[in-house]
Amino acid sequence: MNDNQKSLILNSSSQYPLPQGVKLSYGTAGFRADASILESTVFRVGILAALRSLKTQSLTGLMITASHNKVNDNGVKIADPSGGMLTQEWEPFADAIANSPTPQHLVQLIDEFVKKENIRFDGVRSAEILLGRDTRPSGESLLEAAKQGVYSIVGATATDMGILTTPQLHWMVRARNKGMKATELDYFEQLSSSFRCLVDLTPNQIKMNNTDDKLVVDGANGVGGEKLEVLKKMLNSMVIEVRNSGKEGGVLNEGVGADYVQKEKVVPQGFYLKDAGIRCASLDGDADRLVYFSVQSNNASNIDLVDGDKILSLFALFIKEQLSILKMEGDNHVDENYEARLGVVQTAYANGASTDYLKQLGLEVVFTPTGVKYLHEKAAEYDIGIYFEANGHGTILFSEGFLSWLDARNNELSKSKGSEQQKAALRLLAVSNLINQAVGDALSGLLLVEAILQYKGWSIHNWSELYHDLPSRQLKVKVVDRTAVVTANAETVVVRPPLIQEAINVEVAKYPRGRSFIRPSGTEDVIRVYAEASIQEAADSLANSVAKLADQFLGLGNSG
Ligand code: G16
Repeated sequence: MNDNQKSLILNSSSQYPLPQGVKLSYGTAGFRADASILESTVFRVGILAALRSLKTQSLTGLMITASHNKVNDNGVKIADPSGGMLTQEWEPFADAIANSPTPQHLVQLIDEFVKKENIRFDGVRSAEILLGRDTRPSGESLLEAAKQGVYSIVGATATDMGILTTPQLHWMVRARNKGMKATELDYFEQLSSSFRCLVDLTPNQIKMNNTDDKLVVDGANGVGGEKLEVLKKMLNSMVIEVRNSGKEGGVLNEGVGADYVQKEKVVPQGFYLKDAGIRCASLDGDADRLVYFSVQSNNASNIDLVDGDKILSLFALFIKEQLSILKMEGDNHVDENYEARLGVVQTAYANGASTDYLKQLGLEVVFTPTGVKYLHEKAAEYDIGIYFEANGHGTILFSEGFLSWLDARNNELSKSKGSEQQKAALRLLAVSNLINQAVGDALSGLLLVEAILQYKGWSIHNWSELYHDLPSRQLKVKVVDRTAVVTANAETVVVRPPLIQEAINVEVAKYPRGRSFIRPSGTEDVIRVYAEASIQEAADSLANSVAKLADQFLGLGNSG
């Protein structure tokens, strides 16, 4: 870096001093903390986004959100040029600059990194960053800090895309780097046109029989409800009612939203007994998670949850069906022997019954630690990789090779226009356009669920009956230092502190179909506990015993 660049960073960073005692780490989804301490972090991530853009000579994104966390929190993360999460190789540098104590030290760290990564400031392209934020009140001033961070790199430009869902920003970054149009309207047009295309390929008799067509969506009082209202106007075939859009005065993520519904397994605010049987969905605060549910007819607070595992199962079933229709008849098609590798990716939170179901379908199921960055990377190894976390975060990835094959196959099949095989090819192409391949996206996921339910003529009940979840329970435990927990084997085994895993094993062995694990949260200062067993009482009791162990081994000693 030349002296001019160094003094630019030095001067601007002195406007954003690191608050005393703050230590942050680029966790499961970027930096998250109470919004009041985040300005310096966001400023520095602005610099990081610009350096990443220079290094890759591509556009990058910066999103200000704390997703499912409480409204006073906020956070920041980077969208890499692919539209995915920041490359994991840069996370240690992100941690280092976020925690750098002085402007002088910060400049020194950046200078060393620039040399190590051979980042050129005289490349063909200057740094270019798209900025987005969710609806949190703290978002506006943090966005200003991000801009100042970006502008600390000579020649860098930042474009404020306004209030967006997190997946919209990731989609825009991916689209722009592929040379496509990438405004918010382009996003809505791509989703709505590919949805209409899929619905038009629904067999007519199924369309006519499908009367269960109202969908009620809980917007978590976040950004998703408002965006869904826009999208809704472009879909003439669907009846969608949005509640908890944030305009009714409710608080973001408080008693509402996908995280609350999935973890607590109760109805969100604004839903009542009179909604029993209706197909309902919940988004989280920045609309990157989606779960479905229906209110039980005998109890206004109980729900039948249709979580990320079941969304994954529905998608996998549909894609597998379309692939087998495509292969039905042997004719002289393009590379007849092309075997598309279809794989599904889950985490330890996946309900054991879902994994059994997917394996029965004959699918390859693999596991990674929690965090879309891990699942996404794994899913990208397949021609069609479907990943979902039980919490409703996931998507489908199509390889370039498979999509070119599918295009060629579709061209050939167009000679027999209207054949079942051609329809299957067109459906898969429409799915690849509808689903947000940059990152899990509640809005695009919701439209795909709706199109598949219409195609199959299924109610939410039919879908929920694909398999029966094993009863499960999730708890969180406040501990002294959550980083003291180190896990292995996709978070199923604790390797540190010693002896706790043996104690968990003893508890698990007491319950038929018992399974339990603990892991440090990447977004909150807690240890998470998951347990499942053959009956609910057993899952609850196992979760409680393991939470006590976590408290004894690591905690504040509250368990007595
Ligand atoms: C983020 C990640 C998700 C992950 C979740 C886990 O979700 O994007 O992939 O499942 O954190 O959180 P924790 O580590 O606290 O259990 P989100 O929706 O908050 O961005």
